[in-house]
Amino acid sequence: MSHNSLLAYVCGLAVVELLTASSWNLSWCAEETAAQSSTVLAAVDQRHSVSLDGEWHVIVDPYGNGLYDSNGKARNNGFARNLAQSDSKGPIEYNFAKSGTLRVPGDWNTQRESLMYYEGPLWYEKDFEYKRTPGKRVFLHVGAANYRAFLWVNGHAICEHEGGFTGFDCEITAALREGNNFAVIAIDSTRLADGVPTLKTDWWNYGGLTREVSLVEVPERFVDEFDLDLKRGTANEIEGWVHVVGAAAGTEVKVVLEKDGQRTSVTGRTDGDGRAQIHLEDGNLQLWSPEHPALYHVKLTAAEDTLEDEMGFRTIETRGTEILLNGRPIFLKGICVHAEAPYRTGRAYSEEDVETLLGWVHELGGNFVRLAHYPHSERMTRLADRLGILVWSEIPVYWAVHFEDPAVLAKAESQLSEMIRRDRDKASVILWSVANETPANPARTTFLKTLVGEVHRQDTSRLVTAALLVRTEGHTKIVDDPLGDVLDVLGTNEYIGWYEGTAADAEQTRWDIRYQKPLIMSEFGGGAKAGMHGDTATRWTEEFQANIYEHQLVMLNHIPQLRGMSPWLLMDFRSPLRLLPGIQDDYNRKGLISESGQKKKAFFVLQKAYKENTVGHTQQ
Ligand code: GCB
Repeated sequence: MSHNSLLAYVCGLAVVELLTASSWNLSWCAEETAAQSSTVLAAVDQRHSVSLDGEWHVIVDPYGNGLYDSNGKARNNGFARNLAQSDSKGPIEYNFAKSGTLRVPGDWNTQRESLMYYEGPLWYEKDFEYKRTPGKRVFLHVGAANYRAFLWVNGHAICEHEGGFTGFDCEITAALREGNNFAVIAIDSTRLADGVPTLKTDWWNYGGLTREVSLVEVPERFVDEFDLDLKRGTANEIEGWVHVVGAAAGTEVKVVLEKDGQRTSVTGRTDGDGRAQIHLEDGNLQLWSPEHPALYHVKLTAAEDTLEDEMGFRTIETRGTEILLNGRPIFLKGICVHAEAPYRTGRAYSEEDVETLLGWVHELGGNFVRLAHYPHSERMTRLADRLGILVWSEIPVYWAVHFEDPAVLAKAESQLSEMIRRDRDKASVILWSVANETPANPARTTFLKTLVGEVHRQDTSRLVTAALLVRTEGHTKIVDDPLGDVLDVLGTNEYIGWYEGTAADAEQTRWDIRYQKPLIMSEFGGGAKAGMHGDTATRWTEEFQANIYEHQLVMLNHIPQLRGMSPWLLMDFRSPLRLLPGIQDDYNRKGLISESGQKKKAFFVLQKAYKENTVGHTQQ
């Protein structure tokens, strides 16, 4: 093999330029991607867009041959070029047009049997037509891509993104052509020790373009972010800001609120950073609450841009051990939910998926969901807004991520900011959670305190929480995690009756909570295979699980500062940690409902408690 052809081979494909290379130099392979940073466009789902959902050509690339150079860096001269043999004198060893397709949105694991366990690079390609509109900027919007994504349009590197559960937007205006275009997205779902999450999670690592992909058009100057909230202590004052990209200082920003034919409006002016402060009073404001999920049509106009949204207005705060919604104490009757698709399995993404999941929450009598353990699709929080279901939203700082590594902190911070940017217009979201079940060591505490500080800096209108581990001494559960110091609301997970002791032990358990703050029992529960019956002492039966709930409810009513609960969890979900044949078969069975929609006995135990209000209290 000559140097040149060896070089071509090492580079993974032969391109014309390589054939003229005269010296052996691996840097020829490099042509690293010029990664630009992505952004998150507020209310992007409300903007004019062209969907790129549907079938995409895909290439499974297990060794990352078309993606990485010899240093493991993403490169531009691989499959991203989408070459045909006629474009090159050397061999082209891939062909999108002749490759099979997968549906977007959708994880790849549940679409092709051979990809069920696949974790690695996979290429997506789609041709699309585009007709330029003068004065418009265009972004490629990706609802979620698990875990790392590399994007090109017409062979031009657009951006890279890390984090499998937050949406992002990358500008492609300069890369677009009139007429035929193609987008190539490489996704690598390889789990990383220094990723967020890290290597081990109790959920399936569904890879791919798991949520919607679209082209979004905005004017030259446009609203990329805004924050409008009901001011605490008031029932009629909305305050916040609108940020306009490219706006000169003094640009007028108009905010119009409309509901049931009533309009209120106000104008502000941008400062040197493009941000206009907004203060609006509406004497007839209808507040958003679970009983009355009033949504306003909100219209923001700035320069050439108009952005419309549906928003509710409410306050959420704490007073001592109370959680106050619109100034009144509330008890959160909740349930944890994974983004697992009901009936068909795989990652949830569709309107039907979220309607089924939140429909079950309503049926349960709940007013609250903990969206575990990562931000769910925007459809979920939109529907929660419409249904009046309160939301805990979390980033996947799960178990032991590399807390000592500043690069991991940066990844967690970016997912946190992306989550906040996307959902700060949702009244349903009341709690941002920075972590789940993390070991209380100093490196962890410093890491998480930084995240809590970030939440407080970016969003002063909501509460910050985390699901903590608790210490056990005899029959006492002690909540003294140092992170409790900076949280607004404490979350605690415990599995009395499942991982520890018997169900009846719950009633003997005393809770010693060292912070005078509201507490949510953010997890408890046990496994049961739907349809398996026996006595309350036989593990995996519906009776065993229901019995855990019965005893837990007694214990919960003895915790004076309990202000909410979200047992683990609504529906069984796929997990590589759950291998017991005949019972688990790759599913965590702690759901109240099976993955095929069968309700277990425990569902009805909890439903009764929620509907008859026999659990939970406020100090009202
Ligand atoms: C937990 C985790 C959750 C697991 C659950 C379980 O504590 O937070 O992600 O799935 O326990 O089933 O063990």
